[in-house]
Amino acid sequence: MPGRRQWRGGLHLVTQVVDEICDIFRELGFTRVTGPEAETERYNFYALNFPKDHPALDAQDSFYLGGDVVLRTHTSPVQIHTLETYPPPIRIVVPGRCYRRDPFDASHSPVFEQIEGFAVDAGISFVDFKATLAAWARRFFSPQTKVRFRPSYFPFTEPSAEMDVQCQICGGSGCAACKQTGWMEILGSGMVHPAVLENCKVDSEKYTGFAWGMGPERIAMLRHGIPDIRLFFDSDVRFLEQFS
Ligand code: 2NL
Repeated sequence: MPGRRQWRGGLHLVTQVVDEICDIFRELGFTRVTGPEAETERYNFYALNFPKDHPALDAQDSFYLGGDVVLRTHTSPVQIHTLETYPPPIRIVVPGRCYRRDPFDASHSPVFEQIEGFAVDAGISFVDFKATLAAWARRFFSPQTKVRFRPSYFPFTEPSAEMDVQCQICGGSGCAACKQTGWMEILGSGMVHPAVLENCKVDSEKYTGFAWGMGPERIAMLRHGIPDIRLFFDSDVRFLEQFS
């Protein structure tokens, strides 16, 4: 039933949010998949159409374990493994831990959770993309929640878009939480770049798809008005107990 939340007590708030997001996508036909946290540059960057000189490859931005092995900076490598292993139709959601060399501050953590999702089949259009993500948002937030898409850029999608939802704190009238815009940015997304499909030997003339990435910590913070991401990692039971 939309708006009715299952009891998920006893788990860390971020785990509860990850499970809730994946459960909604399961109803929409997506299978939950996981994969390794250490990947080669090919799976983390090159298959995803990052240029060889992209700054994200720099040791300043990523954790290298030696040679071309890197702690994944997003869960996209799992989609690449899936594309190489299974023929379309593919519909998956991929939660998991990711690592970036960001300073630990109120809105960044070098260790964070991501959920990416991805659908590839013959005949998938921009309408499927917008309708799927809008249906998820109405299910996760509320049936009346409005969404909007703004143009953006990612190397692995074309065209690319950010999806905003109406501010969950003020309902859209404008407040400090949404910086008076009435909207909150929830995820980045787009149509899968044909080069990504070709890199996995999938015929980009026959198949199309859409993909997105979201940050469960950020979504939990927006929903509960939590001001600092570091609270999730402090293990202070006075904080954690409020959500169990
Ligand atoms: C963001 C943006 C995104 C994807 C992730 C993706 C993966 C494959 C192919 C194409 Cl294998 N796209 N993932 C696409 C668009 C955005 O994440 O802001 N994440 C927090």
